[in-house]
Amino acid sequence: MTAGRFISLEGGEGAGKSTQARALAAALEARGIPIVVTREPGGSDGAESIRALLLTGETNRWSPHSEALLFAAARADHVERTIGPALSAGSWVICDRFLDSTRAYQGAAEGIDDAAVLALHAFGSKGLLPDRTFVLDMGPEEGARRAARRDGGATDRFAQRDSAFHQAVADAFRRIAAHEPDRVRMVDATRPVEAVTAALLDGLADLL
Ligand code: T5A
Repeated sequence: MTAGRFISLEGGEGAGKSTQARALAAALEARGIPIVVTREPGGSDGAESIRALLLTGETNRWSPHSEALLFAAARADHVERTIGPALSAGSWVICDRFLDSTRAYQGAAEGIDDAAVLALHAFGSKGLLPDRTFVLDMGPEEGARRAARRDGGATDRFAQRDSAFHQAVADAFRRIAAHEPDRVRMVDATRPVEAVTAALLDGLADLL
């Protein structure tokens, strides 16, 4: 059995990652490709337990260093128990957030050195990188509006951060895409759902 492909969707709050994970999965399944859709933080029993620690409670519940370690631990379990086995079985994996979220949130926005984030990833997850990463790009304000409409105003620890934090996250995703153009593609996420899905499929043409 041939190994599958690993795709991650990144971007700020409310950019449409979960919507596109489902839509892209449906489009690829229609082509006969076996798909596993998963998410971070979470995606395995252990990582889902860590997710609850990370997303609930006071905004400053964890220090940036503790938070980076918790995300790396959750990711290690997720890679070991869910992503790795699915890829080995020949499935394509679509992951709603992955390593680049830690680089953007804990790294750029919270001040953890990128080299330290990558070192944790090398130790915890053997440095696994997606074959393709899409950054769903839109202004943080529009993303926040979409998420607020969806959630009726309820927010998690990260959504409660100020606009400078979310702008730093958005800028970090753009920088990562500029430095790693073979792996990471920017996609304009302000368009209708179907247009964004079509752009993702275009961006996978060389892998199909
Ligand atoms: N985090 C995560 C870190 O700090 N470090 C890390 O390493 C990782 C992995 C996770 C939080 O953890 C942080 C980042 C996050 O703050 P989460 O609850 O999983 O939090 O939520 P997010 O990943 O932020 O994603 P959201 O659930 O907020 O939004 P999505 O998935 O991007 O957006 P989605 O698809 O739910 O869409 C939002 C709304 O917009 C509509 C949808 O129907 C929905 O109502 N929509 C559109 N409307 C118009 N046009 C379109 N094209 C639309 N697409 C979607």
